[in-house]
Amino acid sequence: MPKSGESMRLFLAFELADVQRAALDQLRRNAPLRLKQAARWVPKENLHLTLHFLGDLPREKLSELKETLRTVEAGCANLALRALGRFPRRGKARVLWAGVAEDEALRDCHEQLARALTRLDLPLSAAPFTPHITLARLRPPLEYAELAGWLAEQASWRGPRTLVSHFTLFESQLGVGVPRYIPLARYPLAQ
Ligand code: 3AM
Repeated sequence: MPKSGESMRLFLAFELADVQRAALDQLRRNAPLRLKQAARWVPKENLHLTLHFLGDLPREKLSELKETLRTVEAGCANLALRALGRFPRRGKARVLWAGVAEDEALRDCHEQLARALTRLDLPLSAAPFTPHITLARLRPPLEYAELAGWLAEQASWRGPRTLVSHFTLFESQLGVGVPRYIPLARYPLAQ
């Protein structure tokens, strides 16, 4: 039985199809050796597209959050993987990601969720939404010159496209090593 006062680290995301995880895994296997070694690659099963990071939420608020998420009305979104990029956009790279083709339904879903979270007084990221799938984290950060060549080579890379029919509330459990992402609830998107 969870103790009152405990909090949960939560985020909302689109899950990927197996075919997309496999394509991203293949990209990783084809990465230059230097990058393979320098990066902490996200394991295949943890790959996802974050819609909103909610941070720590008191466990008592979980049912209210779930109830509010059930009221979100958004439509199925296209998820088409394309090209690679890095964060931050200037200076040394900390995050390597796969891009996602622009999609109105994806942006609408993000926006509807932002409204729902605001109704619950949950703080939202002030940064503009850049849909992406984090592939690897670079600690220490890597000189851009070390990955510029590979990113340029992959500019025309296109991964599988799927129609996403639900969004997922995840708990992120941090510990030693790779975080555990546990799906707590899934919410259908309208066809
Ligand atoms: O999918 P990405 O990698 O963009 O980086 C974390 C990941 O996003 C992000 O939440 C997603 C699931 O863990 N995240 C973790 N801590 C964060 C924080 N303090 C954060 N986003 C914003 N602020």
